[in-house]
Amino acid sequence: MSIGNRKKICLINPPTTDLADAQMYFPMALITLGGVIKSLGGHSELWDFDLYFRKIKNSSEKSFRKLIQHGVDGIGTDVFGISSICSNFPMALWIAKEIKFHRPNSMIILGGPQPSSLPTEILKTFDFIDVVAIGEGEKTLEELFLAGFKPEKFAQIPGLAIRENGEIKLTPKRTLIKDMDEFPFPDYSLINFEDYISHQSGAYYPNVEVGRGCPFHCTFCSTALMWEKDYRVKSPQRILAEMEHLYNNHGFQYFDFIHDNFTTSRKFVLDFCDFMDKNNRHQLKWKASSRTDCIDVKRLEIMQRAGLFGLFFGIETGSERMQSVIKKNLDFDHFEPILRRGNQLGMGLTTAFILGFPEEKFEDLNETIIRALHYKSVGTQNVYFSKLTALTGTSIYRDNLNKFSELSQVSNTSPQDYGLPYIYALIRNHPNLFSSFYHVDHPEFTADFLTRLTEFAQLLVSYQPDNALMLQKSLGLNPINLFILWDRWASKYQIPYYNFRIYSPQSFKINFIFFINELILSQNNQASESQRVAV
Ligand code: B12
Ligand code: SF4
Repeated sequence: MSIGNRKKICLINPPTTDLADAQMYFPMALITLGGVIKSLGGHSELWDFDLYFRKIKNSSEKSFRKLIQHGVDGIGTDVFGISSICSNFPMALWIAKEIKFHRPNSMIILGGPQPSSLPTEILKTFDFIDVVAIGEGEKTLEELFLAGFKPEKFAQIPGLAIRENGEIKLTPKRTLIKDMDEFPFPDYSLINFEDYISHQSGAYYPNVEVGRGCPFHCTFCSTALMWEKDYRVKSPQRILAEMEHLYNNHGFQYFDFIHDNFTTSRKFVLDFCDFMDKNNRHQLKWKASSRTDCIDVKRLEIMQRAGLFGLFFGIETGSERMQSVIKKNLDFDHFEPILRRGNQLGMGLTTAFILGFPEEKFEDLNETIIRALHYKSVGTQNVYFSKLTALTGTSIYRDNLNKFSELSQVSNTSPQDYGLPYIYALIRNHPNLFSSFYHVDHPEFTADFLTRLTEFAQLLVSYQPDNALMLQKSLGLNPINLFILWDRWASKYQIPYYNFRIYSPQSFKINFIFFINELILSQNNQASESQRVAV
């Protein structure tokens, strides 16, 4: 293979979020890798299809093809690095195939969490992918760059899946860098923040990656595959320097930290807060993710004084039994005062839940929605629900291997198909590679039931928590019973509440009031009927 310009790489983010999503994210992985290339004296160009697809109104296959052909013709390199997570994986492959079609001599490197979990399968199945970069990418890309992206040198570079003499081989494992301060600064010159802000509804908080790795082992989570349960953080000095860079050059004051579990180390958090108290002269604010048992009220208050304005907690299930089944093992009593204090301090707290674990019973689903309603009722800003996804490489995935058959209908995990027949065929022909697009088999609940329940729970908890609690108290309706009655009512009036793309919260608020009125009326009629019978 002859590679033209070996000093330049085209970095590609496939479309990742749903076009209806309010939030925009710039591709942190690619900005980070661009920083590496820059530090070596090379050049990168970034194609962010998540952004392009919002810009071009025409989403036909022809227009995508034209976009790629035009890009490939003008790029001035044959090296393409594509980053992929589960939701954009089919589109990542489609883009790769198109590039290869227009430029058969190109070198296509695929990296990110999804390819890292399936390196051999990818090379076996897709001949237009040349190399898979597995796991942490900075050092791997550095060595690929220094090797001039010459395939004959790849066998010596750790962290790759390659083809050699017609065979697929894994090079030695890439070890994680111990000190994350060694990484060059992300190359923000690759993006134009205005582009992201203009497609965002509401405030825009740019990401700052502050560290990697979480030592816990929840059955549905894929973080361990990438970061090997090795909790690492950048130094407080480095984190503040990255924030200040964005403040000085782009005027941002609020930041969204990327770390799976920022508060894992008590010592680090206290050191970081102490450093911020003394050095954060521009009063920059930040939000982060935490496990509920890696924080306490005192630490929360300290973090708030150091600039914390929001915290994300993955609760996953409101059932104690299920907490242990999914190996999350959170203690709800420990969390209660933390949540209440955070809400009292006016912080934007988020709690997130998952519905559809195979071991879940009606009772567990009820307990989850009841807990979510409770969290909302004590003032929690956001309460989110997702339907379970089997992420490749997780234990839930392994348990369900070869059992993926029914496509998940409406799931925020798999929004991108753009009507391309190739994408549909890919997902249908390789269920184990595209597991996040499938329903996780459940002995009692169908995909349709769980999809509808998830959408209903989201709407109910976000927009009608008081009425839900009132109905529970006055009519003794638990959330699942309420859902069953609502679903029947919504079917009668053909209300598509389970499709978030066409059904608005405003419609739900109105419909739910009509529903309650009819419900109470029918209960009263039933009551007077039984009185008549009794008389
Ligand atoms: C920010 C984020 C998002 C953002 C933006 C997504 C994006 N563009 O990355 C949003 C909010 C949109 C998002 C959404 C989702 N996310 Co998310 N998200 C993250 C998060 C927290 C940070 C991503 C990040 O920037 N990391 C920092 C960068 C530097 O790391 P990285 O991306 O892994 O890149 C490194 C390597 O992978 C490698 N690399 C990456 N690309 C390439 C390319 C080349 C050429 C090379 C050489 C190397 C390389 O080098 C990089 C540097 O070391 C991660 C968790 C995490 N800590 O990483 C989850 C994560 C990516 N998300 C995940 C999931 C499941 C989702 C959702 C499906 C959740 C859901 N149920 O809705 C949705 C899907 C999207 C949608 N439909 O909206 C999973 C993905 C698992 C998988 N197998 O793909 C992760 C890993 C979380 C987890 N542990 O389970 N997410
Ligand atoms: S605590 Fe969070 S980040 Fe850590 S393994 Fe569990 S779900 Fe993943």
